[in-house]
Amino acid sequence: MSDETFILTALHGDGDRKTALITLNRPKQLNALNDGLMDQLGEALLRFDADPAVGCIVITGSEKAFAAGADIGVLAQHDFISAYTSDLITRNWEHIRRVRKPVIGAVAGFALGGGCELAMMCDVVLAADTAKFGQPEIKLGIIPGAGGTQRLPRAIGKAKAMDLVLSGRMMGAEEAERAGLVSRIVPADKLLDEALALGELVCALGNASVIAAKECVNRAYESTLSEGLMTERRLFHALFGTPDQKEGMDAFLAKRKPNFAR
Ligand code: DAK
Repeated sequence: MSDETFILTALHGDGDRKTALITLNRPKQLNALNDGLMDQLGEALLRFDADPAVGCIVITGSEKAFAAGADIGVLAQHDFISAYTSDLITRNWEHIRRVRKPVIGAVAGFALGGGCELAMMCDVVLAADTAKFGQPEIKLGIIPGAGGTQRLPRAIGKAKAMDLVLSGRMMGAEEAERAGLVSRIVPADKLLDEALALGELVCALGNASVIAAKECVNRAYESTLSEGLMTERRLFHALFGTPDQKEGMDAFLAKRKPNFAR
């Protein structure tokens, strides 16, 4: 692992459980995603996921770039044999898929190539009005390699995904919101506050129901409707075995705020 620090981390919030903030930190390179950064990001994600004091994770970049993609200087050094045999940059791109707590992407500026793919791996994407999304790999003589050709059509439909992947053009925050790539747009200077406020909301909820909700929504992407409905039903019933279900419903009926256990 590199000695350089490519990410910054901090905990936010007043409650028992905190929101972990991970800031991608190679601003001069527009947060181009190299191995060191992806190693550190993966390590932080898994560490926060395992930490009971953390309820939610926010990933953000700089004002100018969430991330402008994988580091082209590194990609340029490879040929087919070295890319294939070294499993070029695949090994540390999948950590985020193992995270069970919600991950919020707070995107300002460029989210291109691997940066757009990283945003799509987040559970919720908040976009600053400055955000620009795109898969420009075609302009480098390659194609997206971290899920862009798969997650983009699922998120925004085949027609628009083809348009973006084949042209390499960028789309702004409004188009991204209309297309369903981001959940909402916020003013750039409010992006972090909004992401942390959402994190705080999630942290105050029951941990088991939050994890179950994320698992169920993700099943919708990876299974048939019948299988997804079955997963939902199983987890729905299982949650009736948690103290949080008792607390949530008792609190509603008593007209008080719930106090969920960790
Ligand atoms: N890699 C390396 N350096 C980059 C970079 C990148 N992706 N993007 C920007 N930079 C560097 C620039 O070289 C420049 O460095 P200096 O010249 O100052 O040393 C600095 O950041 C500032 O960039 P610009 O001077 O270009 O700034 P502009 O505002 O003029 O332009 C831009 C911003 C974002 C439009 C432009 O920088 C740009 O087009 N960047 C490249 C965007 C791109 O093509 N991204 C896709 C890369 S390919 C996989 C996982 C991931 C991937 C594939 C497989 N597996 C798990 C298998 C991902 C692949 C990619 O992302």
